[in-house]
Amino acid sequence: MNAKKKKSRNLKIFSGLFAVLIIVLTISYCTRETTTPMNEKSLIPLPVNINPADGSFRLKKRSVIYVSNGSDKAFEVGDYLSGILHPATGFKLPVKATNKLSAKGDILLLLTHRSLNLGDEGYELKVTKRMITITANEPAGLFHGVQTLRQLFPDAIEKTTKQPGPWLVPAGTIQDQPAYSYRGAMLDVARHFFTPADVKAFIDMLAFFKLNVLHLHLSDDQGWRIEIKSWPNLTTYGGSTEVGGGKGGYYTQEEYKDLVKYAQERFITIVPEIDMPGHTNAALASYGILNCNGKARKLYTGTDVGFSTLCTSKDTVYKFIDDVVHEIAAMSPGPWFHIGGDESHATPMEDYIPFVNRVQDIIRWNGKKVIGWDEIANAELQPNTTIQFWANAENTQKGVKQGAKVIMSPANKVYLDMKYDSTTTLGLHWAGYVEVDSAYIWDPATLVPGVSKANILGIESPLWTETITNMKDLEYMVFPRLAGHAEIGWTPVSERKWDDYKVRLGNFAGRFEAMGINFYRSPTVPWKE
Ligand code: TNX
Repeated sequence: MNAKKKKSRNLKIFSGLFAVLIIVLTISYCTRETTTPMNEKSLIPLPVNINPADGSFRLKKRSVIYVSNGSDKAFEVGDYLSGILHPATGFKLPVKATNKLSAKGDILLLLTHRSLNLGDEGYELKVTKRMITITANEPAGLFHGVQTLRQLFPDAIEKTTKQPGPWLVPAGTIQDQPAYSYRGAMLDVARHFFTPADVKAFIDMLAFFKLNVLHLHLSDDQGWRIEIKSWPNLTTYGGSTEVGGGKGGYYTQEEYKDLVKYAQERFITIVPEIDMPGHTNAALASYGILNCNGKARKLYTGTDVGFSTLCTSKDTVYKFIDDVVHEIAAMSPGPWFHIGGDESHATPMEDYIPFVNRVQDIIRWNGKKVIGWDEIANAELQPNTTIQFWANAENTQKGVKQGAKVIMSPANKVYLDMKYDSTTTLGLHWAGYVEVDSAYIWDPATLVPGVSKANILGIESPLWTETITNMKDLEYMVFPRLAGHAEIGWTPVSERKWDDYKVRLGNFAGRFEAMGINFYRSPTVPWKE
């Protein structure tokens, strides 16, 4: 080869290499691993402490979820996380028990057994380029940390089919724990029945926002929804219809136990409610003996309230209540049983008070603590009885004076069946219109004079279903208001600002869409498309 040829060959090789270099640089520039910094991510509920760092973690096909010092429950959280991340990433993400504390490209869930100052539900989430670590005292804390991690991934993580990625999480550290220990939602399955699959979907939505209670309103005038083996007509007849005359439905005990388990796996306690002595037409229609005149009433499919009452002077009625409570309590690992007690306009006060007193004994004998709507504060409350404020401040103050704790459910702030504004076609408006801003801008600890944070167990958002018949309508009334309530229950009041929240919520549009949630696009929120 002569010198000239050699030179031109070298030039060719050089320019070839140069071209390759340019291509590599362009590709790596285009797929640059950048993501929104941790403190600019839209997280709901807002964590107590966020410290961003440079760079990001990238979840890979080969990543593993390690559970360290784990109980079975911690391992289940690992499985849950793997299940959440799998559909959109397509990654297998196996879950393994380990004792090592560092693993490149992996996620580590670590139980510290009470060495963190973060209570039973708090967690620390640390993201570096190398790995992600969630540390907590209890499995519940790991679970809440997992929900935060989920929100740090791109919105597409919520999709149920494989998406392109990349799956980046911004680096930094979050320390977090809830302001209130009781953070709930209520679903009225009596006015319209919702199937076990519907209830599970609802439970998943609650878990996403770190709620830990699902209160099920299991009986009302229009239907009885839980199988009671010793009183079978309650469901076969009393569960056979609903508002508007539809076919109703009920949960068998097996289905109910399965719901309890499903909720438990998501660190959600189900609070069963059997409303009494009013709101009982379905029971009164199923068994004549529960009526003072001994005659069964007709089934009811309208939406009036306050016309029915158990016969409070009959011993059979208390036997009935004991049987019902006994069977439900046996399926309920949670500490509470909700006895309703609201709007008993057909029960004279002189009958109502001894009734509530006696029913509290029945609940206690069955090993549960009583929750009742605020009216029960007119009776003599036993220690450990909790009242649920919904409308009457005076009742609530009476309850607090008796030493009761309070669950805050002010209808004009948290009733998810209230219309947003005059144009909302679903819902009711007896407590006023509840726009998304108004649902957010309030503080449980200053709403009722004489009821302060020390008296309050937490907050709960009820969805009454007189006008709600399906999941799409349910979602429309629940979202986005419930997200704001979740933040009120979790984030310290000093950190909650509507102007900041509404921007984070606006940024949630894409995530709600990825989740397939039919939410209300409130004009009070700057939705980001
Ligand atoms: C009041 S809130 C009720 C329910 C209705 C609801 C409709 C409460 C304890 N009782 O029976 O479904 O209003 O918003």
